[in-house]
Amino acid sequence: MAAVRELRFVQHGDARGQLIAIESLSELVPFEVKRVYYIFDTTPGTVRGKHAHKALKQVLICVSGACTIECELPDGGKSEYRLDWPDRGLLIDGLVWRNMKDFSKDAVLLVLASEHYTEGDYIRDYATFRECAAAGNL
Ligand code: T46
Repeated sequence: MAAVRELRFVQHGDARGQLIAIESLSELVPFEVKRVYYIFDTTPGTVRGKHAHKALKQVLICVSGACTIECELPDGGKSEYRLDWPDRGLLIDGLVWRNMKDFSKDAVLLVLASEHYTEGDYIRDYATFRECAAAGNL
């Protein structure tokens, strides 16, 4: 079942600053992390994403700066999330159309993924996404 969930990581702060620890197979990251990538130095005004995944689970964290994630679920429900602090995350599980936009100049969007990179898991055409959603077979 496709889902999007906002996450809040525990910040271990003291006089020296902040530290956040993230573990695989935990309540907030309910999968084994097989891949990590990060998006940075984005062109002003750019919109990335514009695709869905068939099965991939991911956690998105803007570890520097800020960006906005737009999500559309198979039932057509739309939501928007501003990630603007490293203790905030977004779990995107399965067939969710996503756009990333409004990146600040210093934005670094870190992504933890449940699988290695497989282009075959992407649905990059919006009409195909809607067809898959309607078929309900993913
Ligand atoms: C997603 C959002 C949040 C690789 O070679 N390996 C990788 O692990 C990834 C993620 C990408 N690539 C290549 C594929 C393209 O040639 O890097 C290039 C840019 O990828 P893409 O246009 O898919 O990037 P975004 O920012 O639109 O989407 C990415 C992820 O691909 C996607 O899974 O959910 O971030």
